[in-house]
Amino acid sequence: MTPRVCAFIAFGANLGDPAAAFALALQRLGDLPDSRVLARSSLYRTAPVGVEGQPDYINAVIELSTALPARHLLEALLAIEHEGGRTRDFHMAPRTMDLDLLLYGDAVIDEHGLQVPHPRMHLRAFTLVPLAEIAPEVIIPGRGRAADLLPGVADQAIARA
Ligand code: PH2
Ligand code: MG
Ligand code: MG
Repeated sequence: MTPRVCAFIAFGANLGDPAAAFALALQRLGDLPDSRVLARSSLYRTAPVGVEGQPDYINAVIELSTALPARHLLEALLAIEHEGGRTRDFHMAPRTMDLDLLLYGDAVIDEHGLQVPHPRMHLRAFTLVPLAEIAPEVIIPGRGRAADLLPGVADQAIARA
């Protein structure tokens, strides 16, 4: 049996109705087998990173207690994105729902399609700020405590939605 871990999942959307997509994501994550939503951050409005000329994103982070193996959780995230209307038109295309696995307990995983901790999470205000809101003490393996990494992203535009 897989031990129960705390996973952190990033939510992002910049198309459609992000608040409704977030509500759907919370519902579906809580309905997963052997899983429970422990916390959710506020919603934040953020400027798109890595791409120009797109609507602002709404971002948030969810803490999930789960006994699902990381690969099963990843597959569940993709299924929830699909239900949320996610299409993959081109790299960095605007999306109705993006669910990224940020942390899976203290695991370090580097497999095809599954990298934990998320390799860019410590560089982005849109993941770090909501993460530090709900779990300032959480350790990002190899990077340190979430709250301690905030000064490094202080120049990125982010506001509560
Ligand atoms: N996601 C991306 C690319 N850029 N920018 C913001 N602000 N928020 C995101 O969630 C985001 C992004 C790729 O997944
Ligand atoms: Mg993403
Ligand atoms: Mg994604």
